[in-house]
Amino acid sequence: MKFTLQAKDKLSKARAGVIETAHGKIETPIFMPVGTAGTVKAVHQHELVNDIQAQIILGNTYHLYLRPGLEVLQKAGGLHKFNGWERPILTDSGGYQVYSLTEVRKIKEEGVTFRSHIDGSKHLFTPENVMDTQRIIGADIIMAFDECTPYPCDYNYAKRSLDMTHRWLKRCCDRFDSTEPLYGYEQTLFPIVQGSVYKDLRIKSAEVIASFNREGNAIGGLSVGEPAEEMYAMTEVVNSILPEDKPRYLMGVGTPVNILENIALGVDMFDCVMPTRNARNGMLFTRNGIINIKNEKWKDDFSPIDAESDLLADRVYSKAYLRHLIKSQEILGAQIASLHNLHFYLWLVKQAREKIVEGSFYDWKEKMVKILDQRL
Ligand code: PRF
Repeated sequence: MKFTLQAKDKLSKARAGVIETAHGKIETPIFMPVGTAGTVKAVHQHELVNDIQAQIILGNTYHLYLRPGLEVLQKAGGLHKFNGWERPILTDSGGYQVYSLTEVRKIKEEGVTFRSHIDGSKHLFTPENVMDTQRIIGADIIMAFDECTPYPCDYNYAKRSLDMTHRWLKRCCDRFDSTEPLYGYEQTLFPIVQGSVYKDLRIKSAEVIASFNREGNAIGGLSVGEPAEEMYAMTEVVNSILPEDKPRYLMGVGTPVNILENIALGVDMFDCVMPTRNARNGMLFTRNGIINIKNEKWKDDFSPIDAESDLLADRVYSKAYLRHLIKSQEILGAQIASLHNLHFYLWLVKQAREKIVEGSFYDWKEKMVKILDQRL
């Protein structure tokens, strides 16, 4: 993997760059649509490629390991071959899903035992077997196995957890560095900064993570319920320590405003289920603010979802029709709304990139954050 910085904003820490992977280039800042089970829910790959120019998608080790399972994935020749996506993929390690999706779990030095949310069967994730699993899935960028602390989290728990996450990172690196990619495409491992909302822990974690000297770094444990100002404060201290010449990935963030504010703090990569999950419930993100399409006021609004959009679906379907589809739980409603929201998120980061390159990012960002949270 190679990262090249192309432009830096003068009034903020925002940057524009390019990541080169074995499956192609990613222009940053970037948003990565979430494809948990090897599919971006309700969106075809030709739509991801042709309609919204998605450059990289995310998959989840936890879900793919449980279903279809490693045997099928290995037989297929990895996730790229299995789902036909030819561009870059990043997989999360399960170091978040085991905490958010499973009820009975035990966290020990060795790893985490948990019960499958699908059939209740018992499993153990360790730093080593999570590396092996991500070799089998074959994503271009794979993530270290970490513990994402909840919010709120008391200081002593956060500190102990952090030390374990750092010991797990050493084990992840040792395993990753002593194994080879299975399908001939180079992979890279990103470590994850933790430390809850404690500045001293975040500083320590960022220093430890930077000392591993990997090709990119991630920030975890944020957007778990803390106020946005606390999230920004943590990103800011962490980014002052993480090396400038490597991509920074803020995991699971966030709203359009969160994304712009964190780009301003020097983050390059984002992922979040929000555009697709909220789409299925009728929440549409637009350049003018947020629409709840289920609202009565759209009942007989036959104007296009967005007449000026370059997305065909935004121009051909009306608000009233999309409202009807979502309210009727029609599959097409989820498809149109998901495509719309992902198109908007990718438009937003592309705009941010252009503004950084042009030198007008800061004023544009200040203007946009005032608009994007408004309810229409
Ligand atoms: N760790 C991992 N994945 C994540 C997170 C984390 O802390 C988050 C936190 N927002 C989202 N996804 N491994």
